Amino acid sequence: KVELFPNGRGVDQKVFKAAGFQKPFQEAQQVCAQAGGQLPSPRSAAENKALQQLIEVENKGAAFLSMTDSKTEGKFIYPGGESLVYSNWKPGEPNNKGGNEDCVEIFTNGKWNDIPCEEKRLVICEF
Ligand code: GN1
Ligand code: CA
Repeated sequence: KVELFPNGRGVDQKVFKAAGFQKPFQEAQQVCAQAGGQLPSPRSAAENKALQQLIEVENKGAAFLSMTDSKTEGKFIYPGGESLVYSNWKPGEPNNKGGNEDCVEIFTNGKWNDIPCEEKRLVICEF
C-alpha cells in the first residue's frame, strides 16, 4: 500500500502508477517498458475506474492507454495483439479524425478517444 500512495492505484492483480509527465505515445511506451511495465490496458469497468481516479488526482489531463489500431485501421488491439475485451469509448469515438488517430487517450471522466500518437498525454504505467 505504501508504494501506491499518492500516485498509484491497485485493482485486481494490477497496479497503475503515474509518471507525472506527458510524452508522445512511443516515448510513453518506452518509459513504461524501461520501468518493467507497460501502458495501461483497462480490461474491466473496475480497472477503468481505478485508472480514472488516478488521472483525476494527478490533475494533468488525459492519459495514454496501451492499445492502437496501427496494424488494422478500426481494429484496436492490446500490445500482445489480442482484441479488446472491454472498451469505454466516448459516444462518437473512435472516429479516426483526420485519418491519423491510431492511439487512445482516457479522459478524466474515464471515457476513451482515439488521437494521433504524436500527441502528448500523461504517462501512466501498468505493472
Ligand atoms: C478532437 O480538436 P478536434 O475537434 O479536431 C480530438 C479528436 C476527437 C474530436 C471530437 C487531438 O479533435 O480525437 O475525435 O475532438 N483530437 C485531439 O470532437 O484531441
Ligand atoms: Ca477521435
